Amino acid sequence: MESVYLGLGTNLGDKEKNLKEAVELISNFPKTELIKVSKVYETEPWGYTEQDKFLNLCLEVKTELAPYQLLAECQGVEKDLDRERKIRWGPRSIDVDILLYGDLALSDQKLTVPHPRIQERVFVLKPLAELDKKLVIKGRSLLEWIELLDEQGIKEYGELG
Ligand code: PH2
Ligand code: MG
Ligand code: MG
Repeated sequence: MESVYLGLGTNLGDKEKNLKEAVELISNFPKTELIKVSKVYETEPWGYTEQDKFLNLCLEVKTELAPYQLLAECQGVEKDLDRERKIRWGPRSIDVDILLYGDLALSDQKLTVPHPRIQERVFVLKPLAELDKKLVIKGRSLLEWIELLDEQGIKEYGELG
């Protein structure tokens, strides 16, 4: 079993409902156990700013799925929630990213783990720190990365009901 951290984001439609449905689907992944769910955060759009605010959260799962099997499952959730890919970093009903997969580091056309932009994004670092403060990413602790960044307009939104 590998310990895996996933990042979820949504800024289209009923955002709370999208997160709930996605977490439910993830909890039913084969050979996978949902361990922890962070609080929900309301966050300003990062990258492409002409779009609605996001709701973001992170999850910890334990899984026996191999990285590409897990990726396929995550893409299945995006498909189930009718995600359309139009603009890079643009509006989406749900985005499910593999942030960390144990200590694995890999990068190819399909998948890069750890996720290449974790350390630039408070909307990922904060919920991850809530799940495990001791995580080290690319040689720095989460709290060290967070201190290097601006607030980026992140607010606690509450627990996922
Ligand atoms: N996801 C993006 C691009 N920008 N901004 C916020 N606040 N939250 C996201 O999840 C997000 C984003 C691409 O995956
Ligand atoms: Mg993403
Ligand atoms: Mg993605």
